[in-house]
Amino acid sequence: MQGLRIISALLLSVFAMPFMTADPIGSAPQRIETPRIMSQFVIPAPTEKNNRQLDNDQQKRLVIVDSDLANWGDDSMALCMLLRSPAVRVLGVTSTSGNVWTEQANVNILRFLQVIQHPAIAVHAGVSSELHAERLRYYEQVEKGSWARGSYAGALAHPLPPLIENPPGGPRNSSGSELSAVDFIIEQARRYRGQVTLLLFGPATNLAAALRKDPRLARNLGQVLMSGGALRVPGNTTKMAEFNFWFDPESANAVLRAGLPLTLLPLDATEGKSFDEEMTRFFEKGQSPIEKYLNQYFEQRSERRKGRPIPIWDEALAGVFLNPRIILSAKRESIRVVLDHSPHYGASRRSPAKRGRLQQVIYQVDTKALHNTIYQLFR
Ligand SMILES: [Ca+2]
Repeated sequence: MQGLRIISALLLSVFAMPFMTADPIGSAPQRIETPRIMSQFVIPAPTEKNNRQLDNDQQKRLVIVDSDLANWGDDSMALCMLLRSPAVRVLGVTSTSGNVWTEQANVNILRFLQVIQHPAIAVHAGVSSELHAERLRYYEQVEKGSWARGSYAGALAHPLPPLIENPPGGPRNSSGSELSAVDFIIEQARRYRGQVTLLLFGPATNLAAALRKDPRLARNLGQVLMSGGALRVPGNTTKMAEFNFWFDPESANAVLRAGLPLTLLPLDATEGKSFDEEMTRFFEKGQSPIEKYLNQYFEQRSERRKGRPIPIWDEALAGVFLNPRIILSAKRESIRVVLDHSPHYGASRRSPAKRGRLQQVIYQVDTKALHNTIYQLFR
């Protein structure tokens, strides 16, 4: 009885929270390369057909989004862009630990999809936050003490949530399916062999676990687009490491070494990039639930940023997928993540290329073209 009461109280408190908040700080100096228009790129360029309303679902590009969605975070806007595109079918959203613990991210995603009135999108719970227990210990015992005040640690700044095996009110997945994020990714990649794009908006925990479980997954996935790493610019969590890689360095490294058709969008591409004034006011007159959400999104973020520009992160990854023409500079490189327990833990490094382990690394995106891609979606 006592146990049930505790579980009910916990669930109530979780649902009573609108979303957990997070606003990573990125303050590294901007470095700009000479722009070079990409003529060849692994992501298929959109065709005229893609820009029209596609009635036939079979013609749409299939995506799964893996997200650590927090309140008014970049993940939510990036998801809005994908859901708005007539050329894209979102097969499902999977939750992962990062800005918040998976369990919270899952609740946030379900709630967000209700708010923007896309409740039919399947949501699948990611690998339990318990898996990060050792990572959390290292942060608390070693890293935290050496940190500057105000450094952003996302979910690692909070204790692990209590285990809820069978939450009252049924499964946590909106589809009513008990399928975990890992099994969902494996199953969909197998069903639509070579056609599914997985977009990683957070740490790579779920994909790494899925690759361990199904060795054929690397061949079944069409492509993976990943937000993470900092190569020529400093990190945004430690001086060395970018947040998504720092949070789960082992998973990021496993994904980079798996021989996947992978495109990486490191901090280099988004450093110093922000939405302009026109964009922050663009949704003011919007009538649809998604536009109303985005209007509030810019209001909330502007308020929280206290006049500082609103940075672009995961929106750029969604933009790259929707319109690869926004890429100004990219290179094929072999990237690894530092796994030694040192001040460099989670940092990304270029390593000598090995066959089959090269990634497409995006170094610069065209902010104006990204803005235009968004305007087109909501025209
Ligand atoms: Ca994210």
